[in-house]
Amino acid sequence: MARLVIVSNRVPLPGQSQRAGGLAIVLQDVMDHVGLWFGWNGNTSPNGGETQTVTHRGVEYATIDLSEDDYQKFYVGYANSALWPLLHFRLGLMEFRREDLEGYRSVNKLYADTLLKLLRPDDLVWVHDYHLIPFGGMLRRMGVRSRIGFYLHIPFVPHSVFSGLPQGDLLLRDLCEYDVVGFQTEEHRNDFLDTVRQSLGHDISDAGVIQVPGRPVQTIVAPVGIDGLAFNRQAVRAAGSKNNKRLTDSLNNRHLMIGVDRLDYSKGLPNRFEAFNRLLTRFPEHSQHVSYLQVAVPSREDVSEYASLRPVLNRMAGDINGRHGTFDWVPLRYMSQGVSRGTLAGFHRISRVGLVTPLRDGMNLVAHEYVAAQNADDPGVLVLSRFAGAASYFQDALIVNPNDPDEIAEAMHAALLMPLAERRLRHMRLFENVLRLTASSYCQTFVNALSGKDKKNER
Ligand code: GDG
Repeated sequence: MARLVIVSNRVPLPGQSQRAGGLAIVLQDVMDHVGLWFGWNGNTSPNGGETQTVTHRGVEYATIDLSEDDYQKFYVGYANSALWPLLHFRLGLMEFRREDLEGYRSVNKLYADTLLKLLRPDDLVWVHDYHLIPFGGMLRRMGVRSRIGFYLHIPFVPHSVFSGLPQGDLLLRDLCEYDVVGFQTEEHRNDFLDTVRQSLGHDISDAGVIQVPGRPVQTIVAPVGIDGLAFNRQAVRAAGSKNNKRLTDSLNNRHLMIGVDRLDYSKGLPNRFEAFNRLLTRFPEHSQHVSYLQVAVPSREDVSEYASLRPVLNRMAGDINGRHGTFDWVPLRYMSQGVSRGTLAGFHRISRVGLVTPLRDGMNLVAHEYVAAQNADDPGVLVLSRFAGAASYFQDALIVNPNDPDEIAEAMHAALLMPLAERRLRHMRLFENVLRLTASSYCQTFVNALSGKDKKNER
């Protein structure tokens, strides 16, 4: 097979501790296929553009740093203050500035100039996520003839929402420069195709191929996943660990509900906290009998909407514990420090309820991890937002509308009372889907399309 080149905004360098975030988790599982991984190293320097290369286990990692100005315009500005809210249906939070758009495009150009020197003629180039939409077109204009594919890890939005983005057609044209464009769900793909049809007027075949003059653009659905068996083994190992024992002892035979999220407004944490408050108010039989552990690692703190979420959650956690807690029971345990992946696996395993209630999410891998970690003989129940991509695949979860704290509270109540037979049946079906949607099958589906092996979708 040709060399696979991954391009992503952040490159997890070997030996660095793993950050909370879905992309790194998915790609760690498919590294066997990768020859070169290129992207930002997460640092800024006075002028930016410094590159570094290390090779580890046969993979070359090439990284670049950014100037402070580029970081502000490209990363904080356009990518995370305009595109992220837009593509999570939060037009009201979008902050668009022309100088950020220029910064975004100039950083993409800097990345393309840098990668160009490292590319070989027959490489397959796989570009990841919303930070790098113009990247493929820029390589094309530099004369690169390799197949180049793009994968969007987050949702796409309907045309009426997308049209709120000034100069949005530029991005649609950029996406039409790729050979393959991949999405997490059929809904995201359909919204993209409909937006392209309405905005650019291209014809689209029944198989979702955009008829761009000169070169068709294949669109595919390739859901991300995890190695469910490996995560299950990790959870079994962690079940006997010191941390699990400490957590179990501290529960005093109470049930545990768990949430694990980056601290991001798309994850719906205020509504989830409010739902817990309502659970304890409306269903007082759970008072003293359940604890809720929320792990929420801060992320993107230079973006104002992220920084302002933190005090909101701190206040809500204080209110809930002040209102419902007793001298020997803290209902909500709220941590903003990260926990190791193994420890998380063990915590999932002993949790009776897994809470995954984002307002919108591309997929949400925590849903997969919670299911994979369970003990099949006595499994917990997944409460899942209908607006997470995972809901398209995990119909045996308790599906909720995350905009209604009462509905989430009712699902928490149902999950805590669910009989063992129903828990087993739901878990069995969910775990089958976790095992079907693996990181490897995700990679395989995308790479087959990118390398042209998947000809059936081309017409
Ligand atoms: C994007 C899309 C899509 C979280 N806290 C800790 C920790 N994590 C890990 C989780 C999980 C990952 O981070 C988060 O994955 P998600 O899928 O929830 O989300 P995003 O970061 O928003 O990622 C998302 C994903 O890309 C992949 O395509 O699913 O929709 O938004 O693995 O377990 N890991 C550790 N400590 C923590 O405290 N070790």
